[in-house]
Amino acid sequence: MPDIVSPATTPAPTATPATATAPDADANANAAEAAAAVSFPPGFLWGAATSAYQIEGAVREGGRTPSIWDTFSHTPGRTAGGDTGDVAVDHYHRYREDVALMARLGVNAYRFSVSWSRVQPTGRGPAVQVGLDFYRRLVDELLAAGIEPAITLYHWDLPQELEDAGGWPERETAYRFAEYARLVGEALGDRVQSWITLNEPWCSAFLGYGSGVHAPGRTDPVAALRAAHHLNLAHGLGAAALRASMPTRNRIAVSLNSSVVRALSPSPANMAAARRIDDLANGIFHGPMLHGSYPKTLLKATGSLTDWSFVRDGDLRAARASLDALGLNYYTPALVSAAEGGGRGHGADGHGASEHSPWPGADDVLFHHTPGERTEMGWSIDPTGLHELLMRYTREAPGLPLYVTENGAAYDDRPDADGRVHDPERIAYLHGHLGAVHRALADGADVRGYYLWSLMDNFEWSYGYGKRFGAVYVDYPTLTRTPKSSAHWYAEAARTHTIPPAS
Ligand code: IFM
Repeated sequence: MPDIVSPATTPAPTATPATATAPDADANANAAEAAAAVSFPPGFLWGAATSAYQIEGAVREGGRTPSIWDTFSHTPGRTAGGDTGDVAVDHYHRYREDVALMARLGVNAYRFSVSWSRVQPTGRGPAVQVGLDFYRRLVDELLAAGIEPAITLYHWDLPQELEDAGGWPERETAYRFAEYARLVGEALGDRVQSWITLNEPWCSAFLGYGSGVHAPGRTDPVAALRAAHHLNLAHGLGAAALRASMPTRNRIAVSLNSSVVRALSPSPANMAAARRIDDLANGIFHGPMLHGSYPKTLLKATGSLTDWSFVRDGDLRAARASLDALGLNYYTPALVSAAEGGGRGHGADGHGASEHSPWPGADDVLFHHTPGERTEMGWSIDPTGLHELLMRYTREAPGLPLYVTENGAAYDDRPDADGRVHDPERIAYLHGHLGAVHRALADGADVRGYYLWSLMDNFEWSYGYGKRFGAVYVDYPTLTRTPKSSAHWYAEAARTHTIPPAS
């Protein structure tokens, strides 16, 4: 075995025992109220986030070739209503309007992703300048509007040619990613200071190759574990390639959808179930990226599936690239228990239905909804989880600035008779979660910014256009953009550096 067997340096299970009661609504309200009384620090970023396939459209322009999401969404039965990103919200042609909208809303940071197959259509070889030019124009527009760009290099849209060659379960894909990172770094490193290698590698690995509800739709638990490792390697090699191609002042981060995993009760069986999910959700990425090792408990729990011999000497050293910041995406906590009698578990994971588990080696773990309100995705609303997450990484990655690189909620928004879109539920969600961020700041977390997911309604992956996460409403037939009341509320937060009242 190579250096994979170095003892895990991640702390003991973070699963919180016994939280089967609804999050304390009063505590959340009080925390948010207290937070409102105190300003966010100067320089705090009030951002919004999107990703390429979810908004750009123009999938056949400028030499772009299909990504795995083009193939997947065009495969019957894969997305709700057969929706695709072919047009999405046509941001490729409307980016000037979208930047102007952000400027009007007082958003001072924008996180977007680059479409790999737009800038390097086959996933190999030289960059296509037409593809890079789109992002150059977008960045110039943002900078002219005083909005700080943050680039995500990979938000799930692998060039199809690389999937045809084996995709993330193959080591070669990590080398391809490093080359792509260099190309984008060389092209945009002079004007973009904030860089994110991967978005939510858990989804790429476990929804893409485990449960198959995301592209490329494979359902092989070992492929999912291999993919996770190669994403770790890609992160490390990509970060090194960026460093070598850009000015040293630039910041490199990764965006993880680190889960807050809680056990239904403190029984040993439930705590062990929580430990296993914590390893598969968190340790599998932050182990290598922050500590240079996989948790021993993860290797043990997946030992009947694989001996992890795809990990080579030096991989974990490479994966532990020096990070300048850590991005955390948070929506909802996970509440788990062991299935009685070791029977088949999972469910309530909010990631779409599949008969295949996205949790290799944890088929006997049951997922539960936290009691209380839920968003249109069916995800429990619990801002205490965001506070918990920020404090966990304050302890685990001391000294590393934190950014909330995604947070938000889907609701069934509709315009009223006057064409206005009122979304008080989203305002309440943001109010609670910004309160949690503020509480974490007060407790010593070095949180530098918050990116609302999402700037505007868009293609929500296998849910198609049926789930609206935007602060800006998009009328899909006309593609007209209308800021919802939450966008105006968020603008007020950004303007005053406080948390305005929710109503
Ligand atoms: O829309 C997604 C985004 O692409 C990644 N994070 C979660 C969001 C909501 O599901």
